[in-house]
Amino acid sequence: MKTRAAIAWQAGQPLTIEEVDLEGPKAGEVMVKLSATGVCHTDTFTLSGEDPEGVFPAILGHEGAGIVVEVGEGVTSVSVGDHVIPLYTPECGTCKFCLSGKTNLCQAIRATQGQGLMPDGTSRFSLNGKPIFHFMGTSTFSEYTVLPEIAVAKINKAAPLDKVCLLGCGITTGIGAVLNTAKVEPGSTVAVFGLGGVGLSVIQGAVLAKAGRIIAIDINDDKFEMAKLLGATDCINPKEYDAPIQDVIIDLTDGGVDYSFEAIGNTQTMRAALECCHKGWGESTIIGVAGAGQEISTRPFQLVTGRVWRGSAFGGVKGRTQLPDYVDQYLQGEIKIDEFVTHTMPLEDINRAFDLMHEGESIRSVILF
Ligand code: NAD
Ligand code: AHE
Ligand code: ZN
Ligand code: ZN
Repeated sequence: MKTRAAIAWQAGQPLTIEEVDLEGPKAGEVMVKLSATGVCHTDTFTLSGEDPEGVFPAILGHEGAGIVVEVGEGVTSVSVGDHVIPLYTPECGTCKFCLSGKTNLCQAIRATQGQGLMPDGTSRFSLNGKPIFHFMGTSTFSEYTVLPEIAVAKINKAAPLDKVCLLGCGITTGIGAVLNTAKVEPGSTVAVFGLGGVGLSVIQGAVLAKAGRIIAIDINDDKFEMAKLLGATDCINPKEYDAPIQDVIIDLTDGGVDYSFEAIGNTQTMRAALECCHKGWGESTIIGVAGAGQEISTRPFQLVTGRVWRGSAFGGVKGRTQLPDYVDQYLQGEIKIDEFVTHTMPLEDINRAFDLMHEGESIRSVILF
């Protein structure tokens, strides 16, 4: 069949909208009609050419929500008509990682997913007979997409798909990093670097964890209003200080924060986030994705003296078992999503969503199909 999709032909070039060919789901796969998709910083990152796994031409997008329209042979866990959120971190339930009880990083299909292919090593998308690569196993910048059954979470049909699509990445990632990865305790002092969709959701997570103080850091003052609305107690723009931002935070907090989160993807702020942690116990979680070849550094003494460096992917959330609860928490008013949707637009305008993110104008643009 044909589907309308935004194609990333090569790094640094705008996407173009094309009618592409889409093969139906093979065994263990499902076809989903997307209702909406968010645009995450990671989509812009991969388009920039900085992602070592970035392959072109590809259909980007990994923050979607839609409805199952066809299932392949042997699919039992979802049916036509089910509402689902595509999962770039799938959950097979049987691999060593899924069974470990220690991680959400299911590896059942990770190798082919990283190559832009379905688990059988081929692509379902093509144009004029030439394959177009999948992205993160989801390719939500397409009206229809095909996914492995283990890469969809079945959710409550009452949930508006044009909002809960943001649980497909940014919002879940921020909240989950606080609750699952760092496990912030009530009364803790928290610092969050970067106030995009992810960092603002770290604030939501910190509020849910009953943190005592939440310090929000960004170089764009326009982000502070929303940060405060969500529960930040202090907002800091590093540009307003001569001293390194870690020293500023240490002074403000009697020796440093209990937990910090980096939601930018900049190795300098990753260092600052670690070094603003309190001696003896402070823990820093890296969420931001840094470009190919970049490395983090700090004095080992920072770790010797008790600070801990961690990382978090998709907030440590196991998508098939835990994401439906996130959707229900949104429906019950416990998780905020609506406030994050600053712009909506049709697929034809998707390049504008990329521009708005680069310009710091949007939190999330949602593409409506
Ligand atoms: P975004 O672009 O919306 O937000 C980034 C924010 O960082 C912006 O507000 C920007 O002003 C701020 N910023 C930039 N440079 C800064 C600096 N030097 N100091 C302080 N603030 C600075 O991005 P997003 O969608 O919120 O994603 C944030 C990061 O998280 C990206 O690197 C993205 O790739 C990554 N990410 C990771 C995961 C994961 O599972 N680990 C999931 C989603 C996104
Ligand atoms: N492909 C890149 C890394 C990209 C990356 O870290 N992706 C995050 C999700 S970002 C969502 O917006 C992730 O989940 N990583 C775990 C994984 O297995 O990819 C690279 O550096 O190669
Ligand atoms: Zn993302
Ligand atoms: Zn698994």
